Amino acid sequence: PKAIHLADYRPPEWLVDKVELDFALHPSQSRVTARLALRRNPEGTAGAPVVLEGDGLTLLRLAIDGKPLAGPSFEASPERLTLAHPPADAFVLEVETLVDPTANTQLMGLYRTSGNYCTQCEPEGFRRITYYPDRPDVLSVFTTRIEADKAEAPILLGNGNLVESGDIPGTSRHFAVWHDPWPKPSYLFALVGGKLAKVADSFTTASGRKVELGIYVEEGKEARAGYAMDALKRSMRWDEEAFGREYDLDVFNIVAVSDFNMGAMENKGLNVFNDKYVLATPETATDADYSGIEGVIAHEYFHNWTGNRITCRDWFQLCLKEGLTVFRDQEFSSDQRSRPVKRIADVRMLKAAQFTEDSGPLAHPVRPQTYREINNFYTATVYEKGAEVVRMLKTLLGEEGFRKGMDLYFERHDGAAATIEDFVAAFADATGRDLTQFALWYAQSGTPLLTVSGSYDKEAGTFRLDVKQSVPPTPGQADKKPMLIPLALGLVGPDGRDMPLTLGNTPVEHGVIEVKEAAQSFLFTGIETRPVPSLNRGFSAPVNLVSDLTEADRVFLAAHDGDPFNRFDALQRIALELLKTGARSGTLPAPDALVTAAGGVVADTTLDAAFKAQALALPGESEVARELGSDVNPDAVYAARKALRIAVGTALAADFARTYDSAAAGGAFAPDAASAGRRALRNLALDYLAVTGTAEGIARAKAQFEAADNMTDRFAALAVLAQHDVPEREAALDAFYRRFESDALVIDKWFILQAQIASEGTLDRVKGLMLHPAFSLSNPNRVRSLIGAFAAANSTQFNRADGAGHAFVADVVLSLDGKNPQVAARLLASFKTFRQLEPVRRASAERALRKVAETPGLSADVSDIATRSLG
Ligand code: DPP
Ligand code: ZN
Repeated sequence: PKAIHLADYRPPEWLVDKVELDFALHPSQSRVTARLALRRNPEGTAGAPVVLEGDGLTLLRLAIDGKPLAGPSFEASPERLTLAHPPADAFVLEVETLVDPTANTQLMGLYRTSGNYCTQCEPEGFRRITYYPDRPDVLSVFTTRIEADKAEAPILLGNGNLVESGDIPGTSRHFAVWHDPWPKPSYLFALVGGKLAKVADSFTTASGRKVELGIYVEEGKEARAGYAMDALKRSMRWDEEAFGREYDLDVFNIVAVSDFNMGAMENKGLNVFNDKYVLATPETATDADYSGIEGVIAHEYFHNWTGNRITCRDWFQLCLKEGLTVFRDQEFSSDQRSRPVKRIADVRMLKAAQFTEDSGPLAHPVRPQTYREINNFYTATVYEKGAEVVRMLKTLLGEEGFRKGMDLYFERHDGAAATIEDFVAAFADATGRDLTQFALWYAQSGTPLLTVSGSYDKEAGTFRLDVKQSVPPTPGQADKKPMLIPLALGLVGPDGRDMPLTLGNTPVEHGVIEVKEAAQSFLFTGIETRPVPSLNRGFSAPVNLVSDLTEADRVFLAAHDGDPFNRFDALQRIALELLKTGARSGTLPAPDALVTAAGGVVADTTLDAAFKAQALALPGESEVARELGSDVNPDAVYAARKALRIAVGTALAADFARTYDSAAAGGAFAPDAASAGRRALRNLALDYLAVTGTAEGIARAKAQFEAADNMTDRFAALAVLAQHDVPEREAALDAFYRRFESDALVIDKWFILQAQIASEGTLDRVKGLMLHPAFSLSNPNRVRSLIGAFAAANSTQFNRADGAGHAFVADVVLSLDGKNPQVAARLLASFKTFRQLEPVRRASAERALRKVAETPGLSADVSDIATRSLG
């Protein structure tokens, strides 16, 4: 496919004032009649033809203003419908198409899942349903009539409010009509038809509007939707309080489906969810699952304003809705849980996913300039870095300025399709600040590198911070300009307290300095003793930071920094340096400093358990690899990390045993943050206690596995056992399978754990599991759990020195591509770090990528990832 460029954007030639859709649902021959009230766009090109997008469509009938159309007045292919000479500047086009939902394995457009009908239209799925100007800047008012067999699909759902429903006399069929008064682009269209059970509740908005809430699940799973419903109501309240945004329809429905490419989809008034982000009980879901549900429910709900009421002008602006909405869901979860712990978890994820992406061949700006397949841009950069950019905006403008800017953005663009320029202008205009340099965050890819050194002048009572910044070259961007970087910092005195921050005579507001130049110095005055600088507090900017802090400085900060994020970060940094040296040299340096710092954290009674669990968990293998940057041997990274875990676990064994025994679970399971934190710390202690694989450690894990009354503890114990080649491992895996056999979401966890085992037998195990009756290449959750986890979270086995791991994943990508290109492309993107590998593994990864790239008939999705990865 051809590359599409942001610079080529043109307004649509035709607008759609109104859409009436009529679906006659049938398993293989669903008929769709669309009546589009088309009107020539006054801003378009005079005399432009009507060109509507399609994808694999069969045209049955065409009429203009009620008159059937034939012959040369139009041209139709599965991919396009063209009216070269439209009859007038406004007319009604009626199009009837035939689609086969059962044959739709791509899960884009209208498809079936567990026998039910559902749709996914973002970004370009609507064109697989009917011919349409399928672009986000064409907004229209949709009315949807759905007709289906009453026994097959007793429930019929659409966008907006239900206006009519009933039986069709003399047949076994019935219908429902839904009307959505809010103009929207086609990607927000949805329908669902099937046998589903409803969990009902209601919510009254701040202004007194009563909203009927429904969560639809497979029959028998109603009891599992309670937490999602609770999270929904909390989200609705929070958006009123934090952003002044109320819900705007009489109903809000969520449908949980088991075959879904993404996490969930924010269709207007009818969110469709991967059931993984809806269903939870203490017996089947971990604390991580609960917080995932809370976050995704909130995320999709928040899209109602940031995405739906204000949408994107084109897909280059995807971060306009995604980055902003991730920021909003992160803020929501921070308010519901512990803010510092949420920040730490988000930054861990940002570094693992986005920093990694930004440092490899798939790096792209938060707002890309060009794409060949938009499906491949639902990335950590657009989502997570996009959220960081909004967070920095808030840091720069302050709480009040940020809110003013958001309010102005809503006021100006409600009901319209906007751009990043519009978004930034709202903040600039609301606060009077020039944000020109700041906007580079949307345009320049790559993670900025900040190099900071400090010098103390006792006589003058000053502390000078010299800051250099650079942005590494990335694909298509060789030279970068300096960025505006909000750097939160503190100067910590020997007593552990922050010194006053004064630049010259001016106090530093909110502890944030602004780095703008390639090299810049900041002179702090009134400093009576040498401070330890605590830099980039709260991870105020998504940058790599190199400083001249010593290991001793870090041990000090780990114990005393007033910023919880930097206490965490100090420990991580000590560990990272050890791991890097260990992986390079084959010998781990003495970890005394880390043991001291970690011991201090374990013993600190002022810290909460969730924080301790984060602080004591070592950086992941992928972070070590990224920090090493080149010539990486994943076996050496794994060995170094294992050695460090053993060193810490052994040195602090008594502390961990005390932590484990004293935090024994009491009372019924509750998914709240404090209880989850206690479980996280106890399970981390278990992991350290068992890390050497002693009989005692294994016995402890086995006992917990057997006695657990909730999935968090059972799964954590199983994860510990899975790391050790002991008979208890296979026994526990078997018992786990038998217990949860009928529950696909739990069996996904069983796949994930086995795919992550860091030993030579894993590749054969994974190949064997592909033949297991619980596995299916057609279900995205299964593929991600088994093959995705192997490729993305088992660095030693995916990157086996003999190349078998790379070859295997490439073959799975090829066999999946014909079925579901989107999921196949996502899997192939696991190769994105291959250039940092040592030569032998790098060559085998490259061979595997080339094999994929050279296979004829690839989807646009896979071909795009293969080409860019090799590029
Ligand atoms: N728009 C969805 C989401 O991120 C993804 N398709 O919420
Ligand atoms: Zn989203």
